[in-house]
Amino acid sequence: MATATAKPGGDTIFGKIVRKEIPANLIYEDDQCVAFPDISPQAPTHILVVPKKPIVQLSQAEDDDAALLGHMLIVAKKCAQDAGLSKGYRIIINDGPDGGQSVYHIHIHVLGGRSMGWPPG
Ligand code: DGP
Repeated sequence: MATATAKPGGDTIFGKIVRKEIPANLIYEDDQCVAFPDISPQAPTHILVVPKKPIVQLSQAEDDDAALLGHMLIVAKKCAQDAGLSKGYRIIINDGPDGGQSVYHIHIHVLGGRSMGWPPG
């Protein structure tokens, strides 16, 4: 029997954005994912790439998700190009509490427009 959590996009703020239940300034959309600016930017450019499939986090992704995850990286690259990040950028996937994940619907951060430090905090 279907439950509320079985809705496409999952039951997070990103699920609501994917399902168009709340507005977001989508800068990219295709049949598999969307991209939009982060509400709390940590760099001059900070874009999130979010799949429509509600994978909770990278550590819960399955072998069958390989093509989707690869597609998300290509979309991240295109978003970085479209944002003019010609000097480079950083791609981040936070996983779980120690990884600093706060929204449990997998997403790729694209950060750019400034020089990044290493190691990350
Ligand atoms: P993470 O900590 O890796 O789970 O990243 C979640 C990011 O999502 C964080 O940088 C802030 C951003 N965020 C949270 N809520 C919203 C929202 O409603 N809209 C947008 N655009 N970004 C959000």
